[in-house]
Amino acid sequence: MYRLYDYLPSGNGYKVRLVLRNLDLPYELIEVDIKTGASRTPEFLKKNPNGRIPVLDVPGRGFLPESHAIIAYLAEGSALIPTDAFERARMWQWMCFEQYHIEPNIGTVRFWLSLGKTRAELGERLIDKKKSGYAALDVLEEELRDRQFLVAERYSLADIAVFAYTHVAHEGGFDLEPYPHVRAWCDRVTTQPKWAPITQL
Ligand SMILES: N[C@@H](CCC(=O)N[C@@H](CS)C(=O)NCC(=O)O)C(=O)O
Repeated sequence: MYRLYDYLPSGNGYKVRLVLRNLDLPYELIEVDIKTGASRTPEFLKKNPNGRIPVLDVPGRGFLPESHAIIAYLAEGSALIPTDAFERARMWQWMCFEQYHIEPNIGTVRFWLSLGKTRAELGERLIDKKKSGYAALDVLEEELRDRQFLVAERYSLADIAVFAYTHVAHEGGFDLEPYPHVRAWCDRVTTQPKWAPITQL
C-alpha cells in the first residue's frame, strides 16, 4: 500500500490526497508536522533531500516527492490526464503555472499567516507576494471566463493542482470577491465526485 507523508493544511499534500481518493487508491497517511521542522530531520531528508512534504512511498520503488510528480504518477492512464498530446501539454501548462505563480505567492502567504507572522514583520515581502498572487488570479479569471474547466472542458489534474491553493486564497488574505469566474470554477470543482475538503482527507 502507498504511504503518504503529509501535513493536512498543505495544498500540495491536498492535491495528492484528492487524486488518491478520486482513483480509490488505498494509502496510509503519515502526518509530518512541518511547523516544528519534522520535514527537516536527518531521517526525513533521506526520503526527500529537499526537506518538504508531500512525499509518496511507492512500494518496491522508493520515495517520490513533489506534488505534481506524484499526481502525474498516480493518475497515469486515468481520466484525470488527457490522452491527446496537446491537451496533456495544456494540463502541464497550468500545472507549471501553479508551481511558479500560485503556490509560491498565494500558498506562501497563507503559510506565513498560519505561522502567526504579522504584516509589519513581513513588510515588502508580503506586498510583493500579494501583488504576484493577484496577478496570477487575474490570469485565471480571464481564462475561466468562458470555460468550465482548465483543459478541454473536462476535470483534470490541472483543475486539482490549481484549485488546491486558489480555493483557500482568503486564508492568505486574498479577496476572491472580484473574481466571479474563479469562484464559480472553485464551486464546480467541489461538486466533482469524490471531492472532499482540504483537511478532511
Ligand atoms: N514543489 C513542492 C513544494 C513542497 C512544499 O513547499 N512543501 C511545504 C508544505 S506545502 C513544506 O513541506 N514545507 C516545510 C519546510 O519547508 O520545511 C510540491 O509541489 O510538492
